[in-house]
Amino acid sequence: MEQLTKEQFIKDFKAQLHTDYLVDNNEATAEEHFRTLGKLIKRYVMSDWLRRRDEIVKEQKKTAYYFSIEFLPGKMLQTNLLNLGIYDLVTEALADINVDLTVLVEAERDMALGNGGLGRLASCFMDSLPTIGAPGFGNGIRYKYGLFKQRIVNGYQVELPDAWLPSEGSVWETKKPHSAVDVKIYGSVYLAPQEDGALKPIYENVKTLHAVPYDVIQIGFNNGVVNNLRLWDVELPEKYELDYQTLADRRRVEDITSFLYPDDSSRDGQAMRLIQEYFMVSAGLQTIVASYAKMQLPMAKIHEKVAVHINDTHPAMAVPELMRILMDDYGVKWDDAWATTTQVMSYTNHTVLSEALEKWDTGLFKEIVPRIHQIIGEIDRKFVKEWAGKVDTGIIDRTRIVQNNQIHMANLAIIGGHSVNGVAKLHTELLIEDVLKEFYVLFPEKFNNKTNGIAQRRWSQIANPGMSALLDDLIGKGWRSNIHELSELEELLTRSDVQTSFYQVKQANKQKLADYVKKTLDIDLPIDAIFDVQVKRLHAYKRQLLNVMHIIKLYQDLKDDPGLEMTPRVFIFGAKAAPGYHFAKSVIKIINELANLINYDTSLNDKLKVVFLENYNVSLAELIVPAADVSEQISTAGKEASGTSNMKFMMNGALTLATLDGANIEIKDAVGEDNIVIFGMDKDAVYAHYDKHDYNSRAIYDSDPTIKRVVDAFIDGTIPNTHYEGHEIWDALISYNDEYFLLEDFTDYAEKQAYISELYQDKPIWQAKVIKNIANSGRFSSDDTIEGYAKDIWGII
Ligand code: CR1
Repeated sequence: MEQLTKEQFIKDFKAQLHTDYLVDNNEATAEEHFRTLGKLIKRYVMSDWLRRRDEIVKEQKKTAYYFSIEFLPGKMLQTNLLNLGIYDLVTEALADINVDLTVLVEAERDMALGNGGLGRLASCFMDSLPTIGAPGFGNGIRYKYGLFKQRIVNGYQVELPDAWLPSEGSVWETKKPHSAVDVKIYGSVYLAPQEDGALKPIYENVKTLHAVPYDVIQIGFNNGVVNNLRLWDVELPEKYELDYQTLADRRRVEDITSFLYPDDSSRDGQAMRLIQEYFMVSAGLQTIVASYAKMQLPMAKIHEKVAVHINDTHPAMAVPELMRILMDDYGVKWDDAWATTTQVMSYTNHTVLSEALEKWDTGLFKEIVPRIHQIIGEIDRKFVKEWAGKVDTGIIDRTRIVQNNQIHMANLAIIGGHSVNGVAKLHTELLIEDVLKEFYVLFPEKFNNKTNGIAQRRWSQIANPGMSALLDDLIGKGWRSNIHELSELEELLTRSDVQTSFYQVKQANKQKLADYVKKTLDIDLPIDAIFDVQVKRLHAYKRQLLNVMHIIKLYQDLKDDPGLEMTPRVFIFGAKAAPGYHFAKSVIKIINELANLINYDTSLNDKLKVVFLENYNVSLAELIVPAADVSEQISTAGKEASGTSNMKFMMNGALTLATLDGANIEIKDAVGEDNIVIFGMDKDAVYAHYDKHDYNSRAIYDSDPTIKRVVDAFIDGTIPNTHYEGHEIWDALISYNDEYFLLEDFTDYAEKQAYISELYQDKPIWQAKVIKNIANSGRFSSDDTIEGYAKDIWGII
């Protein structure tokens, strides 16, 4: 953008307010101020945005498209101001006219088009791609309702729709009706032989959806690059309106882009999800191929200009859909189409949990996407033929796409692409050795690792201005554009004035969080206590319950001996449970009731507090992460693919209490064993139990009185109002043999927690470790991660 002055900005701001709302600055609401500023930002970047679009076509730049069913950007105002380089100027200019930027920040709604780590990673990548100057665009769905809004009522999670999208649309998007495309679903298709011997698909009784793109600006950091996140919305095509005569028909179409992950327990719900996936994939690919066609290069070489990334399995239909477009719309022959498709496509796996490896009933495919069903059948047939006789038939049976009338989406993504990556070293190893080992036999060259990263600007400069200012003082401002300069802190670890400054920043951040807790929950948090935080989706493998068991132990210890010397602790949780996930919801109830029990027990003398913050989302994370002293990363080893909050906490000076899982291992390698607290079984120990079937939680329970007492607290009335949930949990731990090995890891966990309490008392040692963590956090920048993708996988830089 052009050089901006304060005066010019104020003039623009006032004029925009007049144009859009017919109000003067002093009359406008926070919402109007926010939207006005958003519009101005968009106006300021418009020339960069257009230039980007044009140069890609003119210079025929190879471009990557990141297909993802989830994007979780949170709020964009501060990021956009920061990346544009006008954060300070705008803050001051607004202050001059009595407008407080923080109030505008509050007025923006979180854009929560995702569940958790996977969607947030996609958004960190959207920030990093323009920042490293790479032509990489997002492709997803413009849901009207994002992830549900969580309220806690009587300790239970209640899910409310999150209508994040204002009726005027998001201020960051631009609707582009002229780029709309039609997507066909349902009906039937047969192949009619043509004179030249080719087969032409003839469709009958199809339903046509009108896909309209909304382009959301993605601004690079201080470099004039603006990329695009394209979100698709559905509209009823006027031309085909006779297909949708009743209101119910119309609603059903509108629903396609209404919700993120519609409930798929019914066949109808499954159909809706499948349509969503196809809708986004088809609309995205049709436009991508059309813009490639404008370059007038051979269709069979599209991989030289286009890379498509399949983020988790949801967009895996990109493989057959690109085949369809190339063959049916552009007349490319199968072999050529296949050769180029496999070079266009690449896939990231985000979890070893088998429930997340999507499988679809072939009947549903046949009904909803009949042509795709045909093409998948053919890909599968050719795959089997190609490998027959070369490898064991068992391997073919287990790696083929269609098995027992089910379509295996991960298999489709792996077979149909040239790259498969995991998201942390251990995770990639597990894919190779275990989860996808038979694919590794077939395609060893496809496998690679790309450890996750975070958009450090949001998680330091925006979320933690106090720490950022301190860093500026200590090592200069260079770290703001080159995060690796944080390593200069290594020289300062033991300087007591530096330690004190970091401590003061942390205490101020803790106070800010404490104020929020006071306001929302009316609980007083002592900020001299250790703030011990576990925020992430609620899942059995993430073991929030292990954390709960430890809190119960501390509670019991304090009840036994109220005079017990103990470093005060505040345990903070934030977690949403999937609406249908019963066990996870029971854990939420337990945490809330335990919190009630503890927080109002005056005999504990404020040594223990427990807080469950409702509706954990990106914005709340920005408040919580900078206030943490301890970061809980305690999943069963081998289960957490990477984790990314672990990186955010580390960057903000929390010490990690962790199992050797996911990226925790790489954090340990970065800071050294002395600067992280590791406990519990490693992946080999976990796998040894799987192999030998020798885990016996009841034996541990019977032989360890401390554990027995903690576990019994779930059913002996210790925690009020949890009769039902307590029994469910007790059963999971004892009757069902504790699937995630909480009991085996408990003792070590509790010991390491006690060690942390002791350590915290020694401020110089604690602070040195804190600074060591910040100093080494630069390697977890998503700028570096995305550079790996851009170079090794997509070949776009
Ligand atoms: C993993 O559980 C990882 C993110 C991003 C999640 C988490 O460990 O950090 O992906 N996986 O890679 C997921 O959401 C559906 O799978």
